[in-house]
Amino acid sequence: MRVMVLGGDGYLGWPTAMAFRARKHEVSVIDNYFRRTIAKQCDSDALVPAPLLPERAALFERITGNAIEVFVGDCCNFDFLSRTVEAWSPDVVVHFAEQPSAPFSMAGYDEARTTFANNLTGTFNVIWSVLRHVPDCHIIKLGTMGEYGTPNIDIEEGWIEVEHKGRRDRFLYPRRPGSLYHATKVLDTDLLWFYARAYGLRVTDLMQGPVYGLSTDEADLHQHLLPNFHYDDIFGTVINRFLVQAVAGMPLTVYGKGGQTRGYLNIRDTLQCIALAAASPPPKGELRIFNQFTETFSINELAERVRRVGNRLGLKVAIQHLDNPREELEEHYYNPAHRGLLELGLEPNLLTEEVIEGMLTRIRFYRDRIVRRRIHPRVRWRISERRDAVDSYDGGAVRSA
Ligand code: USQ
Repeated sequence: MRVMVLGGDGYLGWPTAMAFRARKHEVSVIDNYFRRTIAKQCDSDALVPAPLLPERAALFERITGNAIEVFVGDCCNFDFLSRTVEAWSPDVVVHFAEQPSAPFSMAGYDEARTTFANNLTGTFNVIWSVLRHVPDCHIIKLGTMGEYGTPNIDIEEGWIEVEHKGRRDRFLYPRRPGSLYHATKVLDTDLLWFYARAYGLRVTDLMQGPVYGLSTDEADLHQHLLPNFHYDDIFGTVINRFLVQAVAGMPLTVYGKGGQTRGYLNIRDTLQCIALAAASPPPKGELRIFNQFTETFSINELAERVRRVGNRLGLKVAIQHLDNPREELEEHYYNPAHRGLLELGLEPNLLTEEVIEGMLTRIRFYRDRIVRRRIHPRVRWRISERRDAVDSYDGGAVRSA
């Protein structure tokens, strides 16, 4: 296959590109370093320094003999994206090229507008580049489990049969995003569904939960091939943050009561899921949706696991409940289906004590690079606080950094 990875510089994009190339597919990556730029504006930096794409691709080629083609440019620029898709003619486009942080999207007007414009325009341009030049191409889009929110009923895999006044039909499962970032993913899904129906687009939308980890077969070849692993309040996901906090000797930052439950997966399983989706594309005109996670945990369970393993390694890990900066349910029902990827052959890498120990050991190696001021949450979007402080609720916290 010819696989084009959009957002190929990101935490998941770069490992995905290497994994496809290692399996002898032709691979190109597109990125304009947008996430690096906004991360710098927010005083965020990856735990392990990651060279820019041309350097990483050259290193990967030196070690494995496999070349990855690099295009530096913006997916929001339709001329650039359309020309690149036309020239490279992919069979599969994996679309990661979005602003990925919920807190960033809630920091203020500028961050919200940037998230909205970048995510929606990017997806729109991907759709039109594919329609114009490679209409049979399979678009694999990274959605999020956060599109569904935490409803008080079972979450189905993308779709739900509704019976209303004696008649039945199939609809997208109702969505209830908890941040503007998550809302842009809902809108992406609707756009893709419209273009699948109206223009015969072939799409897989992966509703992914929070990802953890920094080890993949290819990333382990050299430290400069590791993913952009963030641990700060804006770009770090919760398990990665807890691991770094444990190593730094800081209490684990449980937001609120800690009963928030999500579906998690190892970065190795992200790569598996995307490979499985690519290997069996849906027919033209179909929007196929998979819920992409392997196991569910509450925040309290995660903190407890990290504490147990950390203490066994002599780290003295404490847990601290902070006022929750987010508007979200802290105790709720959560029972999402996730059959589709298992049926395609996913073999989960679960969050065992050995896996946690492996990650802590790896992170300890970079202990001196941990910047403690990057840990505490800066963006607050509780409704009660917004009512009290509407004027101050405009991005100052992240932009002043
Ligand atoms: N949380 C804490 N303490 C922390 C950080 C987070 O208790 O220090 C809690 C949050 O309140 C939330 C949960 O952990 O309830 C998950 O937060 P997160 O920051 O790991 O994940 P989130 O902001 O939801 O976003 C991440 C990725 C996003 C992806 C999403 C999947 O950044 O790209 O789409 O996970 S999901 O959460 O299923 O929507």
